[in-house]
Parts: sequence; structure tokens; C-alpha cells
Amino acid sequence: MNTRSIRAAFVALSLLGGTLASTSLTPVVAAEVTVGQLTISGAFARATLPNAPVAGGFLTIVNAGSEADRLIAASTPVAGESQLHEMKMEGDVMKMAQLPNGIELPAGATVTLAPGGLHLMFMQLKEPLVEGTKVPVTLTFEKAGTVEIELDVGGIAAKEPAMDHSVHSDHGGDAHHDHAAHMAMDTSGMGDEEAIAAMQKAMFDKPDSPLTMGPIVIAGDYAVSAWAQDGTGGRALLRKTDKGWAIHLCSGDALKDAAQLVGLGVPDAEAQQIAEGVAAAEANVDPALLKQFSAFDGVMMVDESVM
Ligand SMILES: [Cu+2]
Repeated sequence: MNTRSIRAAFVALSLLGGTLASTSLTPVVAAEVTVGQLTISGAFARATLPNAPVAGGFLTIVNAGSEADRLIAASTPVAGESQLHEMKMEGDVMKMAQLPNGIELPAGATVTLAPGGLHLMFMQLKEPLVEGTKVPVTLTFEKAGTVEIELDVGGIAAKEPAMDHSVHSDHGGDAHHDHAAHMAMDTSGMGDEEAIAAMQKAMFDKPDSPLTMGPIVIAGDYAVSAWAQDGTGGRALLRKTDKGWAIHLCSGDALKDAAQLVGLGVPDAEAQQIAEGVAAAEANVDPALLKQFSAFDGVMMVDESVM
């Protein structure tokens, strides 16, 4: 996953941050692991949907040495490829990028890989990450060498390792987490469609660039909603969680295709229902607007973007 920038993703992840901030988790405490002068703690990952293509890993590294070191690689048997990533806000645009030179660990410093900032990125996932399990990861440091750690898999929107209050994501991602606090809204008492529309309006709509919501198609705990704004647009795949509807990912035409929905983790029956529902609902939509719904290029994982 290379650099990708979209305002939509920023807005969407604000929503996740706001509504799923404190998911209850299995009470496990990530073990501390030491290699040379480095201590790694609070290692965790988020549970993923079946067929999710990517997942993130988070941890804290304390360099107690007098020399800088560098995290240069990560690998795990559960993913075809592992990368070191950063995610940061530039204005109101979210950017995620691979760090080809790794992650610098200055002497005496504590470096946190946390939602919203630096993270391990696991791609080509071979199996879903299941809450309550552990994922083995090998970290390679320039000087300290190689070490095996385990990530505790938390809930799908976990923001920190379960029960480990010594680790907080003080740097990385606070911009949108703070933002999220303002954007969190109570949609209890609303119907599903009304709640999704209201929350996307609350997130995206601006006086100088109004949001147009397209059809919203709901199947079980999944929904696809189309939106347009400023001559562009896309579709969002949402999941119903115990905290309400949350945007799982953003894309364009992939989200009107049953096979692609399945590939993105939606169960067969719901994928079929959504594809049929979108086709029916969009049959009457102005072609110019439809074109905007198709404008979103690729797939932006919002769950993983909350990193
Ligand atoms: Cu990433």
C-alpha cells in the first residue's frame, strides 16, 4: 500500500476513532521483550474481518542505550509481506507511506507505533487476526539484531493493548483522535439508513462543499453508501458494531460488485444482497452523479487507517 491521500478517509477514520474509542478487550497484558538495549512492550494488533487484505501492528520500543538504533524490518508468518509504515495528517489530508529506511530509535528515546502514526503493516494476510489470539512477529533492528515478539490481537478498533495502561499513543494520530471527539454523535434511536446518512453528513458536509448522499444499501451488519462532493465521490463499506455503524473502507465501483465485496470480507449472502440492492437503487440515479460514485480509485482500508 503506497501513499494515498483522501479527505474522505480522514473524515471516515475520525468517525471510527470517535465511536469505537474504548472497545472492551480480552484481559491480556502484552509481555515485555528485551533485545540488547531495546525493550519492546505493549505489542498488539487489531482483529480483522474474514478476507481482510491488511492489518496493522503496534508496539512501544524503549531504547535505553547511548546509541541510536533503527527498526529496519518486520515479518510474520500470517502475512505475505510486512512493511514499516507511517501515517500522518497534512492539512486535512491523510497520507500513509512505507518507510524504506525504517524507523529511527534515538538513544534514550521511547518510540511508539500506534494508531494514527507509525505502524507495522501486514499485507497479503493469510488468515484473519482473531481477537484474543497472538500473532508472532520477528523484528529486525540495525544494531540490536533480530527478536521474536507476539502481538496480542485486540478488538477490531482497539487503540491500545488490553489492560496495559502504561502504554498510550501520546504521539501519533492525536490530531484525528481529538477531532473525533468533536465529531462523535449519538445515532441511537435512529433507523440504520438514517443513522448512516446522519453520521456521514456530520462528518463530511461543509457549507462551502456540501455532501450529496447517494443510495444506502443495508444487508445484515453491512452497508454500502454512495456519496459525492466537490465533483468527486465514492462508496463506503460500513459495518454495524456494538457502538453503531462504522466505516470499514472506502472505494468506488468495487463496492457494487458482489465478488469484490466478498474479497473485501463481506459474507457471500450479504455481498449478493448489497450488489443487487445497489444496482436497483442506482438505476434511477443521474449518470453524472453515478460517475462521481465511481470516482474513488482503489480501496482505502479505514479500519487499518485508524493507525
Ligand atoms: Cu500502513
